[in-house]
Amino acid sequence: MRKSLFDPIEIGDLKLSNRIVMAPLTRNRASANGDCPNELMALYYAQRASAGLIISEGAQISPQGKGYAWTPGIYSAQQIDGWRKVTDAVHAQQGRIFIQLWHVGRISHPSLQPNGQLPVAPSAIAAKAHIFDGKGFVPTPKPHALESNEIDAIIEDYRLAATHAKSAGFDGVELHGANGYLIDQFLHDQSNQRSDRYGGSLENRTRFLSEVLTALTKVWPSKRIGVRLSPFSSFNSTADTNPQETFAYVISKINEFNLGYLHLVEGETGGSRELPAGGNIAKLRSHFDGAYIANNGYNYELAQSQIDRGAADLIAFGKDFISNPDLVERLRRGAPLNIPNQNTFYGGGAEGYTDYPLLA
Ligand code: 8OZ
Repeated sequence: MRKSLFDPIEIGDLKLSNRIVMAPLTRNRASANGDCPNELMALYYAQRASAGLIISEGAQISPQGKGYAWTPGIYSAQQIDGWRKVTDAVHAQQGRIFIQLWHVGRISHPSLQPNGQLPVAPSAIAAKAHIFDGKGFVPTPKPHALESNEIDAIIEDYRLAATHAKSAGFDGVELHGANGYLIDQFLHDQSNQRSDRYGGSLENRTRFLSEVLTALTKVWPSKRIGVRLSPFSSFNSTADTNPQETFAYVISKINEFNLGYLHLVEGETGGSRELPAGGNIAKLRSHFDGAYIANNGYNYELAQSQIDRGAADLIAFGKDFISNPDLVERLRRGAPLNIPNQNTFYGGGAEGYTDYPLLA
């Protein structure tokens, strides 16, 4: 039978009321003192709880995992308390919410790092990127190449963050493996030039991701874990010699973990859906047996047609969820959408965050 975007779906034992997902969106509204989620964030997420699933903005798993001012963490007791406000508010509206576990790797700056240290990465190769440090945009420096004991410590940070996510009341966790952050830096051959067991072959470049997933599955049932990847994005100066081959391998490997979902950014992050020559999303997806969440530049028509064709199980909307807390209802009615204001995407208060109007 033909499925609609508005039909319920189950991911493992988790029942979602529709197939519309709120994509993870960095909004830089955490409280500056301690990078804590707060009441304003709880209101923002609760307003969007009619999504079948909310994926939170990226939450750094450790102070070292931070790359931008005012992003929330998931490593301290106060942060867990702050996230509890968010999950309680979403659940009170019958919503479901996963937290996105984030380590930025080399996409950071000493001004944001503990003791002014260098950001870390698989190899000491700078990204041609900029981060916002609270005052302005600064270029990302050449990072410190991780020693193998430091890699072990980061995997432990992921495991701890996953336990904190449980304490904070989340329904599951999404591993941020996209957009040129730490996990993606290991996967792509441009940023990973290691000669140990974490670099070189595809198997080796995927090892860090696999070890993180092993850690997460010690904490969560596998179906409560998803992974987000962006195989063809150049965001944060990501590059790979053969992304189709790399990600066919990566996704086959992920499939061994029996996860709840795979979530792909189709094309350039926040940009074109066009793929480079040889790029094929359907082929990549065929390596994964769980639910598939498609993202990037979707509108209602494209979303429903992908569901009709069986090309996706759920569709994640980003910018439209920023400006339309009642996006699900608007799509259902074919109502016009509010236009998002780019000037209030990153940082600030309620303006452009919790003040977008509902349908009359
Ligand atoms: C935009 C600005 C800052 C961070 C991502 C977490 O691209 C981000 C991000 C996006 O995944």
